[in-house]
Amino acid sequence: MRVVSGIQPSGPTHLGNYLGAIEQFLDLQTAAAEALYFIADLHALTTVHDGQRLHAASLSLAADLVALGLDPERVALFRQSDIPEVPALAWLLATVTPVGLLERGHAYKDKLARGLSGSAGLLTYPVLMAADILLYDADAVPVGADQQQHLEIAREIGTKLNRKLGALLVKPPRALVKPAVAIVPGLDGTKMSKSYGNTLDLFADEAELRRRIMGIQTDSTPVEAPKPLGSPLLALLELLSSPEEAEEHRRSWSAGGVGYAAYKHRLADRLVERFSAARAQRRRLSERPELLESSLRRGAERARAIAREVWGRVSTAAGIGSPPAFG
Ligand code: AQP
Repeated sequence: MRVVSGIQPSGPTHLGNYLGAIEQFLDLQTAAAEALYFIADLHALTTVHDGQRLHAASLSLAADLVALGLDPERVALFRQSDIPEVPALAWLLATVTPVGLLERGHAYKDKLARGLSGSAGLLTYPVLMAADILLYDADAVPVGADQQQHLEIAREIGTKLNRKLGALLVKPPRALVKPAVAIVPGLDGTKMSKSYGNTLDLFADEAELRRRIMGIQTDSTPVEAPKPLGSPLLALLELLSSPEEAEEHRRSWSAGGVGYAAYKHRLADRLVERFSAARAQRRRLSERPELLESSLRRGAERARAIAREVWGRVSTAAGIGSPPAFG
């Protein structure tokens, strides 16, 4: 089985990225899948317009992934922008994509509703994503539940291309989503997302993490009373607990007797404990950027070998580029 997925270097790596996507990357690494993971810097261009910052963020995300356990010897870890076939395929896919399909995208509509500027790049994000995943003949794409609709759109675009050109040129892969995780809520209860300012960043300073958790908004329910359901505090605590502990948190939440501050301390402790080894490794890696750069270059070479083959097949069928040599 071949899998492909990406993460945007548009801000610090957060708990939603980890539980929705990265944890699956780590599971698949031990499951003998051939895996390609890219730093989605072309996607990040929809929100970051500062070259130095984006370059540093890409390297920082690579360090985060390796510190969390991704092994660049076993998987191809690379920058999306190192594969020129990606934007080429995206353009071809854009020519078969109805605008209405993109306008129905939840992520696009949510971002407009939150006042983000509606650039053509933001609207056509799923087309670029379709190129990212169709270019490698992948079987599956490990993603968080928030990306399921984009993946359906990508599959639909791939099917349209095959139909237009009359051949099975690209292979629409399926989504791999962890049902138990669903969409990880942010501190305000909406989806945890880099652009919403509601994240728990895995490599943030410990004092800052604790401060953010203590700042989660709660109501005035007294310590001894049952707490109302639907709080991101309980949801986050459950996600970081074993099934038995989660059951106990749910029980005490509904029974009363534990105050919000105690739950907040537990959440902060779980988070710090869970990622303490990765945080130490991350500090070591930040002193060796040249190692990360060379891993990214090697990853790009591996990914590009597949991308060239798929793009060769697709571009020939589309009638663009110099044809393969005669005879
Ligand atoms: N809250 C989440 N719950 C579950 N999975 C999530 N993922 C992201 N947020 C959650 C998964 O992480 C992978 C990489 O996501 P991304 O870099 O595209 O997403 P992001 O960090 O949340 O960024 P946004 O909000 O989508 O975009 P920007 O940067 O514009 O804020 C994906 O597999 C995603 O499902």
